[in-house]
Amino acid sequence: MTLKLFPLIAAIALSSCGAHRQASAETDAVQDTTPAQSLIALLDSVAGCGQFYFGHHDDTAYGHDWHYIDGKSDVKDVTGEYPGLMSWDLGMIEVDSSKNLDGVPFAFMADQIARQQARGGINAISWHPLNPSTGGGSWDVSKAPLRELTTNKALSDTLDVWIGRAADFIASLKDAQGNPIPVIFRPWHENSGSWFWWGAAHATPEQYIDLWKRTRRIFDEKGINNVVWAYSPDKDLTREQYLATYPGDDYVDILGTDIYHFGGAEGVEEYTARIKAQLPMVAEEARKRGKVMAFTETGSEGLPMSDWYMNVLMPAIKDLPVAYVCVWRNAREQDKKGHFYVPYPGHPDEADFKAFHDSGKAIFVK
Ligand code: BMA
Repeated sequence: MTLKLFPLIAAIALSSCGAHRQASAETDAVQDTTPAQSLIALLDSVAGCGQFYFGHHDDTAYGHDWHYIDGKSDVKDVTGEYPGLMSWDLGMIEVDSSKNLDGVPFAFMADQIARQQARGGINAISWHPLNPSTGGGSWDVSKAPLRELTTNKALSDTLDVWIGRAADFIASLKDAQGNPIPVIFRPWHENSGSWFWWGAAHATPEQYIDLWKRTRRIFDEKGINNVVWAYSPDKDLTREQYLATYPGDDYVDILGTDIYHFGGAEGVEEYTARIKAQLPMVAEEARKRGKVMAFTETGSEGLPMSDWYMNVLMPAIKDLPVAYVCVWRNAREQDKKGHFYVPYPGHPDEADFKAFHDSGKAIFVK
């Protein structure tokens, strides 16, 4: 759905820069507004006010040196607030596992999503499903299931069941009053690269777009109305390349991009250039189509710089209409060494991240 179709909602949402939850509550009161439409209006209003939600993956599940401590968050420990957006991943839900690929129990995730919604934040969900042709992980590209879907009925049926399980989890997300919680769903991400089985070298653009249509059909047949759909290819794309696998305006609400910073101080120029080369183009496409734009994944692994947030990320995005910027997870040091994207207490980037929080541009929640 585009905001063009809902001028009343957009007008209400835009009327209150700096009071986004209020705007959201008001939009919910508008008759016939689905949870997804309310979230789209909220995202649009934030970008229109020159702000963005700051997002962090698995924020309250674990951090640099802890896991599963009620209410704990590395972001909160440094800034005093939770990230405005929390990101979660459904990998392994497709095989009915009780925990995702990083060990996060789905029951815990559902509860955290409700708590984040209750504190005025929002949630985004990605999905790293297994390869249905091999049973290996998302990164197992030894077989290309998307090339076989039209000729292999068993494979096609398996994929439908898997998508159905993801849909059922998302449909089950409810607040304390039993209302569906709107979430951003960002399936089949980074498809312009070839590291996932749904990536560029493993499917034609048509086969990739068909995967989106299949996904939407399964969600729509279940009557799910709490999903805001995000498309998020990777870096170094021309407009033509970005649009070659775009599923279409009827299937997508958020035009996203994933770009990471590699190489610390020496990599700043390359990272900044990549953002400049792609995000303004995506912003233009989003505006033309009446869509929201977001920086769906980014970060500098291990934060080798002590001023990454204010001197690298902020200048690169501050003039772009991004509704949210999401950095990846703070893995526990003992699980995956040096794999973190926000500073924890005592890290040299702490003061800089606090300044980012205090800037008034990035949205955090209490
Ligand atoms: C990757 C890494 C992996 C993780 C995956 C899904 O970028 O963080 O360790 O399993 O995302 O969360």
